[in-house]
Amino acid sequence: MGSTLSRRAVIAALGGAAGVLTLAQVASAQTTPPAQPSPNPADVPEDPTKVQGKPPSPLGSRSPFEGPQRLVGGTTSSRTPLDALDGIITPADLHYERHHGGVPTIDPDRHTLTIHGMVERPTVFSLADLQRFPSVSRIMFLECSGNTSWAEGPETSTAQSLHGLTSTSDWSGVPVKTLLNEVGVKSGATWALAEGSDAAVMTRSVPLDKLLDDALIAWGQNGEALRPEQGYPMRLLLPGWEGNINIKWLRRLELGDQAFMTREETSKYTDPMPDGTERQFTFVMEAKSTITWPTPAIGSLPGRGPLEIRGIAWSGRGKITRVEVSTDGGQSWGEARLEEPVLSIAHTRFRFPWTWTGGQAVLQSRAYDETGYVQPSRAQLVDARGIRSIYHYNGIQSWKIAAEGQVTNVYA
Ligand SMILES: Nc1nc2c(c(=O)[nH]1)N[C@H]1C(S)=C(S)[C@@H](COP(=O)(O)O)O[C@H]1N2
Ligand SMILES: [Mo]
Repeated sequence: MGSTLSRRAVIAALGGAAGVLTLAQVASAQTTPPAQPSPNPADVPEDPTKVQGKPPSPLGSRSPFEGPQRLVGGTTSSRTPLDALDGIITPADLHYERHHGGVPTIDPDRHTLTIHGMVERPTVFSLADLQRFPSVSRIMFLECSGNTSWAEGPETSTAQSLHGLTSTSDWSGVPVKTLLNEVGVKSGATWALAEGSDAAVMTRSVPLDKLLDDALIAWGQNGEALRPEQGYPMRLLLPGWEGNINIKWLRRLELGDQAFMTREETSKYTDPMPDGTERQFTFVMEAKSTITWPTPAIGSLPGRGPLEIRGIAWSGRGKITRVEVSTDGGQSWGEARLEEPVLSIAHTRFRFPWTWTGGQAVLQSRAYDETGYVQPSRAQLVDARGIRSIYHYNGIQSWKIAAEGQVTNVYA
């Protein structure tokens, strides 16, 4: 209700919903309305040049006119407000959350990481020990394998409610291969068990090849310590692989010579195939994209005239090479502009200028990655995988624009 009112206020200020907008007006109208604006009118001067502003503060805060929020779904997850964000970095306090036993409170001075099993020198590392090794930072997306339901969502679904279990951060930490060098991997080792120290004691089997390739143990997120929700004080990061295997609050890596067959890779996170078998270990998240403006989050377009369609694309296999946008439900496609930096295994921002002349439209985006993979249509995906599937949905998303400008989620 609040956002509907403020949107109307924006439209009224621009001189009516049916009016044709100038580019400058479009830019201001595209600022997503605050989720819960709470400025005290007494604090908002008529003319800000006539009163002394606020002094500096030890910790910043958002404008009282802005209120982006995660969408909390039950007790186990919350979703990033993709519709309200621009660029590629997710503010740390808006990173999606998924936890199976709640967010633990961990004293970093008492937390340790034990590496044992098929290694020459079993070792217990403190956080301070890890931070003595040469470290790296990498901007990378994470996506829950359960992001985007295979079942159809309501017309009011947004990029946040459908696709908000993905976020991008700048992660800092130590390459796992550095630590494995330190402890000495015994010949014959092929897998490791990664274990978290939350109430779920989540465990997953990770192929040794991945750990020796680009895996990280991260302690930093967007320049500061990890958020508790993201695994404070340390988590495993496996670039491009399904969210679930990126074990948070990591306390143990045990090397072995076969997969450990934990609950999260047998009863959960497997993919039914049309021939009746189940596929295990679907690690890589395939290329996907979504338009993040306009979406049903804004209700209706601000008016006829020029505007910019914006979105994000990402692939667990590497760089996004191309995004196409359709405004006619996939009959014709135009090339979107990819905003630099275009990083491997990170959200990539795309922009596509469009003039809405009134009338119906169906907006879609289609991502390509550097392996030549093309994001499938919903029909192609359902055909190949079967509608019984739960995880790893990456079909093309459709937002419908009604003749009067209302934006809804449709399955075109
Ligand atoms: N220890 C532990 N690690 C975990 C989980 C968990 O519940 N416990 N959830 C997993 C799942 S299902 C996902 S999608 C990602 C979510 O990471 P995020 O909350 O930082 O976004 O963490 C994974 N790692
Ligand atoms: Mo997940």
